This record gives sequence, structure tokens and C-alpha cells, in this order.
Amino acid sequence: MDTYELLTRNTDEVVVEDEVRELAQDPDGKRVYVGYEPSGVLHLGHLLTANKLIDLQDAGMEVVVLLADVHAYLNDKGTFEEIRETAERMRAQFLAYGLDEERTEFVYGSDYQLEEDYTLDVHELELSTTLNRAQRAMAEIQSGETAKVSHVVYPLMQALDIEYLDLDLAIGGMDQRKVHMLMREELPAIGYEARPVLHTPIVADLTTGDGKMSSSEGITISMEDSTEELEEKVNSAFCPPTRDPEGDLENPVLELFEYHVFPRFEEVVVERPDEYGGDLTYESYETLATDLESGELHPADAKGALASSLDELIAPGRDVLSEMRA
Ligand code: IYR
Repeated sequence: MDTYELLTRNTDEVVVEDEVRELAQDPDGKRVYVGYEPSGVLHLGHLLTANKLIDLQDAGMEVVVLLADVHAYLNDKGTFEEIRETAERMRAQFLAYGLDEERTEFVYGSDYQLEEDYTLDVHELELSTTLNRAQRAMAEIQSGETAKVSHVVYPLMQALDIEYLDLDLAIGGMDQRKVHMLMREELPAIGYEARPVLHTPIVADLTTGDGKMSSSEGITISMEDSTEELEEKVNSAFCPPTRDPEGDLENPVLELFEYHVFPRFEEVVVERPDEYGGDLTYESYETLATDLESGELHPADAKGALASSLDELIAPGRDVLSEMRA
């Protein structure tokens, strides 16, 4: 696969193409990051950005994972101590999921975000950014209905992280795009260079195909799920025989194949009894989606194969979690 294609596959947005094409010319040793507010257990949302990191490692880039403890604190996710404990568990789960330990640097936000230089730069951004802009950047991130002062400091710090971690590229879900747009404008305003960004899609809710899959509502698949729970959840998924259901709906089963399964497996085998045509083997998302649309592949069989592939992906993380709790 061509390097630009590897860097950008399964993304919803590339900001901006020219800059990412330049990176693709010589990705070796370039630094890319994603940040996460430490929270309970990894779920498919986290794993989608992690898949992108694995692609970028395969392209030769160095990966930085920011365990954004100060950000989580500013977003009212608990006490500092609770957040740091969660972050440690999160780190172990990412490694179990398949990030290369040698080429992944884990950084806590509090390692550098409380230093004088950083703090003075935050204040400089406070001066150059309008309140309205900072508030809008947080629309999809802010916890709770009421905007607090902490919520407008948050995106300014996220923008500065890119400078302080000395990065060449940032990754985030589409929910982070307004923060990144603020970064593109505001870093140059205080004398730093804006960096390119890749945004990964937000997967639809499993049972309805609507909106986004999140841990707060609807059904989420997480690293804590047992094989049986996973099968049950996948079986209850919305899966019409088309990749384009009506209106704003998506086909979440196909999305999971596209963003989670095919990037990590060479082939997917759908097991079927001989009287139903025998096993089917797919080497690409396209052929599987085409067969689902034509009726060659029944949604129930697709779900069975999806559940076992996801189970294989989360099993190592599930084991690490149970060891940590033992
Ligand atoms: N806003 C992210 C967490 C986060 C991401 C990055 I990239 C940072 O530099 C800091 C925080 C979230 O919503 O989880």
C-alpha cells in the first residue's frame, strides 16, 4: 500500500492534504500523537484511534500517547489520584491491544503541563483566543451542561500539547475537530507552527445505527466484555443488508468490519454449515460489504464472524485487566 494511503486510510478528514503528503514522503522517525482522558476501560472508540496509531507505526513513525490527566481533571472526571490510577491501567491495555512497546512513548499531561513555560503559554493563548471560540471547540467534549472556566482552558492546553510534545502530526476522533481547528489558527498567533491532523470517524450506535457509539448511552463494546457478552451485543446490532441505510443511519456492523476488523486481520472467515453454502473467506472489506448487499452473506452470519474477530482483538486486553484486578 502506498504510504499516503496507509497514513490516511479509514479517516474522515485530513487537515490538510498537502502537509500529510509531505509527511508521507519521509515518515521515518516523525512523531505522531493522540491524547485520551483516562477513563474506566478502553472501548471501541479508543481502539479506533489506536488502529490508526498502529498504521502509523507500520509506516515508521514514533507514537506518543498522552494520558491527559490534567485535561480529565479540568473536565470533571474525578480526583487527580483516581485519574492517575485509571491512566496506569489504560497504558497496560493499549500495549495489550498491539501498540509496539519499543516505539510508543506514554506521557502524562501533568509531567509538563504544570511547568512555568507551559503555563505562561496557556495564558498567552487565553489572551489571543475569544471565549466564544474556546467554548465552541468544546461542544462535543465538555462533560455536563454548564460550561465552566476549566472547559475553555482545556482546548488551549490541547493545542499547546502539540508544540510541547514536539509533534509532526496529531490524531483524534471527529469529536476533536473543533479543538484542532482552534490549534491551526491559534498556535501561529503566538509564534508556533500549526501541525497537520487526521480525524478518525465516530462509529454509529450499535443497536440503532444512529449518531455515535459512546460509553454514556446505548451499547458499547469494551475490553471488559466477555466472549458471551460480546456475542450478545453484536447479535442485537442493527444490520440491514446495505451499507447505506436510509436517512442519517449507518450500518454499524459494516463499520466495525471496516474500521476495526479488516485493518487488523489479513482475512476474515465466515463459518457456515455446508447446507448453507459452506465457509466464506474475505480478504477485504469491499468484498464482504458487496456480498452482504447482494444477499450472498446473511446478516446473522456476518455478525457471528464480527463477534469472533472482535473477541480476538480484545482478548489480550481483557486478560491484562483481570490480572490487574486479581
Ligand atoms: N480531548 C481529548 C483528550 C485530549 C486529547 C489530546 I490530542 C490532548 O492534547 C489533550 C487531551 C478527549 O476528549 O478525550
